[in-house]
Amino acid sequence: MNYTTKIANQVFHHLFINAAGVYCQTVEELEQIQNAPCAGAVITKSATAKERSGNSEPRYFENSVEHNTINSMGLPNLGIDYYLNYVLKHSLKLPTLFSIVGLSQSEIIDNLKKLQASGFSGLTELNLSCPNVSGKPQIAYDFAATREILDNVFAFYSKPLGVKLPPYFDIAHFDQIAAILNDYPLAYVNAINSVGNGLVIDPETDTVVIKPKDGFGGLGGKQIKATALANVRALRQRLHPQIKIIATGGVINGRDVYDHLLCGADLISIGSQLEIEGPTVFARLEKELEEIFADKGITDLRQVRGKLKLIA
Ligand code: YRO
Repeated sequence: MNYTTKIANQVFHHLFINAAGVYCQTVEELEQIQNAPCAGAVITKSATAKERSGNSEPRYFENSVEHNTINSMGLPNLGIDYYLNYVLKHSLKLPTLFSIVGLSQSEIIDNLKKLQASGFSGLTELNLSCPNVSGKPQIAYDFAATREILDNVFAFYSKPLGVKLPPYFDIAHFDQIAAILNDYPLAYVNAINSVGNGLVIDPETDTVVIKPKDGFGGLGGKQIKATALANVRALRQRLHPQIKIIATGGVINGRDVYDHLLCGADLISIGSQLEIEGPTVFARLEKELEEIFADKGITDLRQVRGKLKLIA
């Protein structure tokens, strides 16, 4: 299959990317994605202005049998300069996405000004799951704050930019976020971030499985597939066609990839299952996808992308 896919100035030869946060905190991890068979691109851990060690451990829990995860990492990252050095000083064979976050609006703007002034020429991904004013929801769940940040960003930022979105659960919210995003020259959206805030209990000990936030955290893996598909589909139906979609959420096997393609995904990112299985996951997924294509006689991605069928 020819997987060639374009987003802005970047050309991808495979569909798969690591989800931000997974296998992307250090150069060693990023290089494992670069060198993984069937990886199409690599994204760096959401960077803050300064290095952060993140929350106390245990802060991640996986059920590798059920393919589910919960995390409250608290943004451990080595700081924007570390990742800028990586993308500028290493010879990267894959397209690179640079994830940016901030603990305040001004930190986001400062980080993007640094990227704007740098020689970085890949895609920038703004993680909109940023804390805003305390007592208010994350930025992406505050539509006025989302508009304000995008206004301020596009006033100066001229490199190709995408946004990472949390899941939405209400049709009115799909309508509202899409109406906002359609007002900006976005290269893409990445849907979805982890499903917050879940709670997982260890039945042996009646104890929460992660320490931060008294056990509350973002859910990932198989349990979020239907939510991820709904977000990809709802956004594809509403966004201008020039805004591409990176689908993230619930991809365990080739059929999950195929389903995201039906919903309109341009590229697919892998979080929980990459953490559980390691970077050989991309080649397995591609092989399983090709078996589905062979069964169905599909020879071109255009026969699948966005071609979800409805009941008459
Ligand atoms: O805890 C994290 O570092 C984290 N985990 C996720 O599942 N998604 C994220 O976007 C992040 C980083 C951002 C934030 C939620 C800590 C503000």
